Amino acid sequence: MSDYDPNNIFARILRGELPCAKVFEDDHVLAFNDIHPQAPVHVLVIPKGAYISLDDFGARASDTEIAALFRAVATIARQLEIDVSGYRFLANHGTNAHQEVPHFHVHLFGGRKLGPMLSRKTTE
Ligand code: DGP
Repeated sequence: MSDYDPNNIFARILRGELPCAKVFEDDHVLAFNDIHPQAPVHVLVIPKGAYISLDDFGARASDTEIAALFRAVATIARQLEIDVSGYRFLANHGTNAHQEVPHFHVHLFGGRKLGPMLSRKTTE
């Protein structure tokens, strides 16, 4: 696995070098609105630790960090009142999933009917 890039966009947001529209923060997690929202609710939930992707997070993060991320997602969904209407929780890992930012993040989508889980498009 390649090394974590400390100058990726989300690392810079975590250091306060770039702004974000914060929706949640605790000791282990920061969540903020996606800059290109694809639904009325589109929040990015990221660990504060330096993890490249879900693969890296799953391998190296502590149980506390992993639990904190899952709890944060559920808390944010309730906070944004999409827990009853429903939401989607998605993480892109690597090239085939089109991961753009090499700091592990999950997308939280809601606020409208989200349609089928995957696009029918299989190539770019
Ligand atoms: P992914 O393809 O899973 O790596 O998604 C990266 C997401 O990050 C994408 O939906 C756009 C979002 N994004 C990229 N740069 C910024 C930024 O500077 N600020 C915020 N809030 N979101 C960003």
